[in-house]
Amino acid sequence: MNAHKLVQKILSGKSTQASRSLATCFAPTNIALIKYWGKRHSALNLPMTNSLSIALPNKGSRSTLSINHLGKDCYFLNGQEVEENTEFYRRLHDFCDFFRFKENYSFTIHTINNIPTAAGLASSASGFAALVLAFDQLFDWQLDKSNLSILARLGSGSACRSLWNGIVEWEKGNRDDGLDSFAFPYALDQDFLDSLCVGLLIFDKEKKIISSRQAMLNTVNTSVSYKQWPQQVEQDLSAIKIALEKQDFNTVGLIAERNALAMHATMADSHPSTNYCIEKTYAYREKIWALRKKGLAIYFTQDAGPNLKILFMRSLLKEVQEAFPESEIILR
Ligand code: 2P0
Repeated sequence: MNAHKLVQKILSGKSTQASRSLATCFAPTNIALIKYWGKRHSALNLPMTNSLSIALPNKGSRSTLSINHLGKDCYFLNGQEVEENTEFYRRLHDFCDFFRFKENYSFTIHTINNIPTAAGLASSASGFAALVLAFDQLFDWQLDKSNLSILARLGSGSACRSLWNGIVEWEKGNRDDGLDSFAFPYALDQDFLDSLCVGLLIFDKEKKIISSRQAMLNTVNTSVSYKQWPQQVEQDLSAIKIALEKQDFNTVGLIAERNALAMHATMADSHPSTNYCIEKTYAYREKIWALRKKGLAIYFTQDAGPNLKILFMRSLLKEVQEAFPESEIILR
């Protein structure tokens, strides 16, 4: 099945007329504790493995969507118009094509991100999730969250996890049509969830050296160590779930850190080799390890970029603030 047919199936019987002139929705960004790295189907963004993330509740994207009468789509990111001949414009345009029920439908989208765009902080995840919510509101489909998650996945895989405010699991699914590949919230003791903190260490706000989409494709096609990745994820996922159940933060942190490093190892031996780290990435990894050796229970995770996210419990807030005054700490 192709992506257009999948969308038609999800929207069958739903309205193709806008029910209001404007829809505005917010979606949080998410940080994967167990990473999504590699697809079994590119056009449908079907992943090789499950993944597990934590939302950053007040960091994300707010998208405002309307139908315009200009004959062409207009997209604005943080107030700036996205130029038509860019990859980003094409990606958004392809996504909007799913919902262009009438030839004269063209869309205006204003997205405001309160996270650095394209700096490995999953702005595409919150962006596509917010946009799907806005389409749902504009056309008054009232889709359930599983279907919204599938639609968001078509924009960007990790977007399917950006519809909830806590820990979220993306079930990879097995079907060829992708109808069983969507995310759902992972139930967790609320006090424990509220005590989980993320500290953003942003070293580089520039666009990444290679898109995660391209890097994961290279990895799947050429990396020798990637052959172990699905098994690694399976082990890490079951171990982290047990640790979350037990509220054993040290094990949660350790598994998340190890999983991120394993993901980066699969890129290192891909061809061409990808290294998202810069000097500061290595230096701060060392700093986190040194502080941990001294007894501070802090861990990190790293996505497709040089920046690190420190993982720690709220009880260590003061110590983390003192050790990393430059970090932006996200509290629940
Ligand atoms: C994740 N990343 O689980 C992993 C870890 C990056 C590293 O999901 O091609 O932008 O749009 O499906 O979702 C980034 O990948 O890729 C990502 P596409 P996406 O958060």
